[in-house]
Amino acid sequence: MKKSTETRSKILTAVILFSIFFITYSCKKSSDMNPSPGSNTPGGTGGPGTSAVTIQGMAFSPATLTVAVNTTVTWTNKDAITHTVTSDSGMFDSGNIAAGSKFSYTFTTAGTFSYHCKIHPTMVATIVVGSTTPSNMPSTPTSPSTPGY
Ligand SMILES: [Cu+2]
Repeated sequence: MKKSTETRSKILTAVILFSIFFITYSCKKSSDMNPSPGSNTPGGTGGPGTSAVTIQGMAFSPATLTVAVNTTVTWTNKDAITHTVTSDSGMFDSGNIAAGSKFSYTFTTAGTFSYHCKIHPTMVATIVVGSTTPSNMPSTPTSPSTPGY
């Protein structure tokens, strides 16, 4: 008697497993047919108006970064220890950036801005912010990118 019960439950399990597999497979198939909205994810690196500094090995990299005015610079702490991004002139101060965390600051004025890490005074670097409009820009200041231009 015990054996037949076992066989029945085995068959039942097999049927359930097959149903789950079939449902999962058909769901997958139908979702594949839909145009996936996530396929156009922007790369995120080197976009206009943004720039990145990596904090790694107790140093800022690059040590000197040149950007245009209104560029947002993002520092990423890839070290296993806390660092800070602190302007020598007090213009900006990240506070503690924990390991793996980020800090962003937008430079709205041209100039040369030295900064350091409060915790490790040997860590120093510079952001050079250029003039607002590059010389090769057309005279129209704000032209939205026209499709097919
Ligand atoms: Cu540091």
